[in-house]
Amino acid sequence: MNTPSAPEAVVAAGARVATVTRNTAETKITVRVDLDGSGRSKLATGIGFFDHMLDQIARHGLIDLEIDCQGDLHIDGHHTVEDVGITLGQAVARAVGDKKGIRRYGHAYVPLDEALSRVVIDFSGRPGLVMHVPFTSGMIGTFDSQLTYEFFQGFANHAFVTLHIDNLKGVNAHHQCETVFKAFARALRAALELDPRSAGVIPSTKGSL
Ligand SMILES: [Mn+2]
Repeated sequence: MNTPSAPEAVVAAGARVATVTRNTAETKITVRVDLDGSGRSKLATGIGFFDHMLDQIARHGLIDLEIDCQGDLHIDGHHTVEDVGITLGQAVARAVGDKKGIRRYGHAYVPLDEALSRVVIDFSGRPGLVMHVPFTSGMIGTFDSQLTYEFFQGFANHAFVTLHIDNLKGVNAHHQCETVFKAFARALRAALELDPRSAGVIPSTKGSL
């Protein structure tokens, strides 16, 4: 594990937009997010199935998402997937700012044929991941299904969210994984949505999140 360079971040005033660049000896990543986007994406991680999953986050989260990753895929996909999760988490944390007016909690159930997953998210300020996804296959294309956990751990740690992920049913591993990412996207969208009844208010009795 190399010590990453300090991530460069750019946040546009007023807009929930952020760009983060994170470079290590293992991966060189730039992530740009617009939390109030329309679901457009431009993704290049070098792992086809992973790009397909990140596309679900954009489309179903209504987040405009650009991710470019030059990773050490000659080893395997581990650093690429984990570090994209970290950098996406950093970008979302910066774009959401002080969390004023957001709904804070979000949850979603998403089916795909025989598969069904549930994701619950809390922009709590406390990183946490509880994940139960019994994948029926190790590899999905060139994507190692075990890396799903690494992605969400990286995201939770750096977006400072509590994340509960459960695959409730599923036979096909592509379906299992896709329902997890789609449910994550829908839960994210719900939590980040601005609540007009709570405009300008931080949704915590502590007064900060
Ligand atoms: Mn698919």
